[in-house]
Amino acid sequence: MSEIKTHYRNCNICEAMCGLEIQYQGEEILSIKGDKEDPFSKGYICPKAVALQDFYHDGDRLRQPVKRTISGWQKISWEEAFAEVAANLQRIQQEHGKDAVGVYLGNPNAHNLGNILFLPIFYRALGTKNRFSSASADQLPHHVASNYMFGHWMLIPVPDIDRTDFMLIIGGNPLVSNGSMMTAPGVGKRIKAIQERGGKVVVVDPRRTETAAKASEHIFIRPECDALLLLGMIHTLFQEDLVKLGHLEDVIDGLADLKAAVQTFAPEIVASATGIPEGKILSLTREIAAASSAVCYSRMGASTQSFGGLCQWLTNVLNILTGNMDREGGAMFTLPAFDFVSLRSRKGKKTGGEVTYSRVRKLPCYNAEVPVATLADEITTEGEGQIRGLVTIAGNPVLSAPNGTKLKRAFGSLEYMVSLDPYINETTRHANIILPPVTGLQVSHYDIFFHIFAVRNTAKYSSPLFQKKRSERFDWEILKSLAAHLTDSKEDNVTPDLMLDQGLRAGPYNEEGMSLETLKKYPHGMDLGPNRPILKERLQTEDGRLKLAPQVYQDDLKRLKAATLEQGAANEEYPFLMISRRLTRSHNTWTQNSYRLVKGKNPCTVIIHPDDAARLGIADKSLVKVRSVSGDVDIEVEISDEIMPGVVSIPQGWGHKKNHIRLSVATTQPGVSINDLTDENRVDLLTGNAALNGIPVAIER
Ligand SMILES: Nc1nc2c(c(=O)[nH]1)N[C@H]1C(S)=C(S)[C@@H](COP(=O)(O)OP(=O)(O)OC[C@H]3O[C@@H](n4cnc5c(=O)[nH]c(N)nc54)[C@H](O)[C@@H]3O)O[C@H]1N2
Ligand SMILES: Nc1nc2c(c(=O)[nH]1)N[C@H]1C(S)=C(S)[C@@H](COP(=O)(O)OP(=O)(O)OC[C@H]3O[C@@H](n4cnc5c(=O)[nH]c(N)nc54)[C@H](O)[C@@H]3O)O[C@H]1N2
Ligand code: SF4
Ligand SMILES: [Mo]
Repeated sequence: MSEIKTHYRNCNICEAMCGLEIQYQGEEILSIKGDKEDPFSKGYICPKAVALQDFYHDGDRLRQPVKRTISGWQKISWEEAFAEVAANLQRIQQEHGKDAVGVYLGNPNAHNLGNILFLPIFYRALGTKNRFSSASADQLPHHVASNYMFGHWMLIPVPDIDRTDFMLIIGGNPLVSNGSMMTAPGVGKRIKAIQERGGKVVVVDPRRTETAAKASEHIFIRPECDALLLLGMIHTLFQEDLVKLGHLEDVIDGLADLKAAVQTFAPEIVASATGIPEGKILSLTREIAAASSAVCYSRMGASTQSFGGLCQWLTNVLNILTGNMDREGGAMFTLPAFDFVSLRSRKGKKTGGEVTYSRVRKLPCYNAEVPVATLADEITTEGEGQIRGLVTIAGNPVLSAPNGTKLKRAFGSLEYMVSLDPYINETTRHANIILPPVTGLQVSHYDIFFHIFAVRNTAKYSSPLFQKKRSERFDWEILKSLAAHLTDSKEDNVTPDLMLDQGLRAGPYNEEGMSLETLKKYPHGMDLGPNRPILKERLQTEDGRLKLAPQVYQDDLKRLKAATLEQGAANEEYPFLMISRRLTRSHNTWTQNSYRLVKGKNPCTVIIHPDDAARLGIADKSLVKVRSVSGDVDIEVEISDEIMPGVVSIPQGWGHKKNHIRLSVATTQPGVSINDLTDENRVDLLTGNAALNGIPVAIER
């Protein structure tokens, strides 16, 4: 019998970076608990962390490449798989050009050290401009705002939740999501602490969420009207002479342009569209302006909507005009040990970069990526640059991207497809070959991205808990082998740990001796202190100034006005507006194969307001059909006044139907896919981000 040991590492499922204390014996996990000595998470974990062992032991998880044949999936060797994949991708690129092979990156890439560091090598080998990712169904508007205002897509302002006296949360539900673009493990306690020190937390959301229920105040807002609310507030700041720029005053450009741009959005004008009374908009603004410190934090609900670009710009503007940007208790910038911003410096380059437009729908492409909302079009529309071969890496767009049904058909029409993924699911089932990596407990880990979004500067390295077998591959090894096969070159000996070490040594804590070796001495993580005001040093705009009112945003106000203030008759065919929600015990589409997470009653329900249910004659727990322009689903009803009348809410990430997939636990609790209802034609035209919220739907008994 081997001895009982303890291993410390970070959970890499979501953005919270919780420290884990894992007791194990041989290959058996005895317990997974929160690491109380982790200086950042202090023992907090959510129920998903315990499921890490389920993914490790999961019998459905692939351990070896598989090839789709007429008689089913066949195991093949790594060498055969690499050779065959490379030959097919090369053939397509030789016949139809480099862009004929597309790539889709899913969310777990951002939680994977090896992928973050080795994807650029793979991309160089492939040389395609057809790059897609889940970012354009998520946080893209944050990056675009940072691009235009601060000069770098990764200079992301993070709410200083631990020191603020007033937090306004728009379209985020951190009590369930555990925070996003705001890494704050144990966020519930941090929110409670604001109230305990006499501060206030206000949530603006069409649903009285788990976070709203714990907040000081909840304000219902009609979906997709947040930009109007923010404009009304900014208008009030000017009108009542409440603007104070503080220490950033001498670097800010565009104040007069901004003032002129918001002129037509007085609270009395925007109130009825938002569903928030004029008086409430005025008092909320006055409260924020008067607070000793305050921060506005807008997330998913304010990003994945038709005006996500405007929302994230205006959120920054509100924080700047109230003197709360780059200030304690406001929105702050990290100084991460692996400093992505300096390593990918944009100093001296054109602010905002060069925007290109997609081939078929002419959607804007930021950060060298094409919006995922047009992935199906790029596959099915003939012509030069059409995608004929596809590589998906850690993503399941058939369930996660808008109009998954259309995407499923498009994938079925591809000449060749390969997926880097441990599972056969709705997306990877279309692949000719699946290359499965080891993941979770078997990888070394450092959160390059989430340390950037953290509410405090910390650094933590996790070594692998279980060694991988010789027959297994890391994601980065697969990427490297593919790159070598595609370019007929030899593989080097570079590893993620080596690159991490170089990055740490080149970073801002270099003089204090920061390196991988140093981090290894701190298995619970290193505390590097609270965020400090550093924006002036960090600005990466061409002229080193902060751009308050970039022209693209001013121009987009016309579209907002036309859609929200001058809109025509109500939509009679699809009278309800659908929004998404997240569940505590699932993460996007991929954690539902853990029995401990999905057992119990069906969580995939449509929430309807009691008045709407009564009008339609719908009973609680009955089955209804929800229909949109994209399709329909049959789903169980949950009647509750936590939702606004006229709005309905369905969880995202569900819909694991039995056909052709290998997720034996997930299929016992399938639910429906909300993205069979979302519409790929609804995008934020400014950023190209998918508008997953505010989808017009009909409800039928
Ligand atoms: N309607 C609606 N749609 C949404 C959302 C919404 O709120 N509403 N949310 C959006 C958001 S925020 C996001 S981020 C996207 C997510 O969209 P995706 O990223 O497309 O979906 P995931 O479920 O995260 O897909 C994860 C895939 O990666 C695999 N995987 C897990 N770990 C690893 C690993 O370490 N390596 C590899 N190679 N594969 C791995 C899993 O098996 C799974 O196939 O969905 C978006 N879609
Ligand atoms: N348990 C769990 N945690 C997760 C995930 C998960 O799937 N499960 N996914 C992770 C990922 S990939 C991400 S990106 C983050 C996202 O983290 P959050 O941004 O906190 O995302 P959600 O919980 O989806 O919260 C979005 C909120 O926006 C509201 N909303 C919808 N439309 C509108 C609107 O038009 N206006 C306003 N004001 N609100 C609106 C919804 O009701 C919902 O409460 O969560 C991460 N954490
Ligand atoms: S909150 Fe996120 S990081 Fe923390 S334990 Fe849960 S899934 Fe893991
Ligand atoms: Mo996300």
